[in-house]
Amino acid sequence: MQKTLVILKPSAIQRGIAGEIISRFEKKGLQIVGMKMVELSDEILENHYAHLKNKPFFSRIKNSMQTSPVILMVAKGVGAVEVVRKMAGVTNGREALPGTIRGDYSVSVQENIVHASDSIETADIEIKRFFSEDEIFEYPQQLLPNIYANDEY
Ligand code: FUP
Repeated sequence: MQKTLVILKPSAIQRGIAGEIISRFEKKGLQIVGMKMVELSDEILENHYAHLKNKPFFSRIKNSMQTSPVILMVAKGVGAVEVVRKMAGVTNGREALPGTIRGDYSVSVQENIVHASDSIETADIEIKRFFSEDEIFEYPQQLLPNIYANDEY
């Protein structure tokens, strides 16, 4: 099964919708295997958003991500990386489809509620960036036979 990283951004924390967003992932059938609240340092944000470091809006991204603590979450499931990306919707909340998290809760490219890893390789790197091994839990998902067919996992 795949694991993927979700960040509930300050836009989710400040607006008091973190629980609703987490609930969406739970209801979908994903297993939460890691979760914590942290303040993101300059250093970790420079690594995490290295692909945007030369963009004129990079300092705006950093400031936004530091306006409050964030909630970091690792979700596990069959095809979890793509499932979570689809649930998040496209980056710009104004363009994200209704039914997606960004489409339902945001009208902004920056204040867009969640970050979600964009590939299996990135997910692996991002989980290691934010979580130590002992912060990721392996435990039985009791309802697995009700969530997947037995040839799906
Ligand atoms: P995503 O993978 O959907 O989170 O998108 P990116 O990694 O491309 O972007 C990360 C963050 O940079 C976005 F959440 C907001 C910001 N950003 C902009 O402000 N403008 C852009 O054109 C692209 C990204």
